[in-house]
Amino acid sequence: MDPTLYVILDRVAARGRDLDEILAATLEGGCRMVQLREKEWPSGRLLPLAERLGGRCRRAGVTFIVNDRVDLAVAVGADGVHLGQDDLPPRAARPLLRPGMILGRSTHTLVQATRARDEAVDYVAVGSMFETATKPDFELAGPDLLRRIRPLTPLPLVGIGGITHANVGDVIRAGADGVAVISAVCGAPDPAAATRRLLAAIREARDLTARTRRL
Ligand code: 3NM
Repeated sequence: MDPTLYVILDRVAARGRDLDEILAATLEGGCRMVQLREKEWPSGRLLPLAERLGGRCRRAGVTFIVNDRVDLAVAVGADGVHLGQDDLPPRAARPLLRPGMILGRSTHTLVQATRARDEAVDYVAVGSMFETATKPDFELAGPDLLRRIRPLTPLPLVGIGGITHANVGDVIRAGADGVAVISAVCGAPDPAAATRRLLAAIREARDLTARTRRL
């Protein structure tokens, strides 16, 4: 699992553009971890899309995660499942997963992040980093929450919410191992170029952080 740039494919955020094409473009741009997030379609309708996107990720050696739908994640042989605070709690979901499957959890407070750590999840998403139109009920946590969680766990921390190439450096410098984005890639006119630009900004922030630590 390499969460450096974790691209979430969301049909609504893609506004009619083909998720297969967005996936192909973001893989070409260098993304190594992908999530399928679908809040409206029933499972039977989603299954063929999940199979197709998951198959493409598998062939590319890229980690494929399904949002919320534990049954679908298992059915399509996904690498893991991502659970929000209103989804199944990890203790209920873990026994349903195949051994070795990745379980990620969304958190918005210090208490939720500490709980996720104690529930033995594989990565913790922390958000929202910034204001976002993609999730109207977002809870603004800011990079400061990430900074406070960082010393509490060695688990991979992924910043999410309103992240663009312009502000991704703030999230990395706060201690994130990576960032998850929806609109910065799904809504970009050129998702491959957007992916490359985000990755370049992440690398730059990481280099700066490493240099500062050495001083
Ligand atoms: N979860 P964008 S914010 C799906 O705070 C999601 O947990 C969030 O989309 C959280 O990159 C968010 O377009 C929306 O802002 C992310």
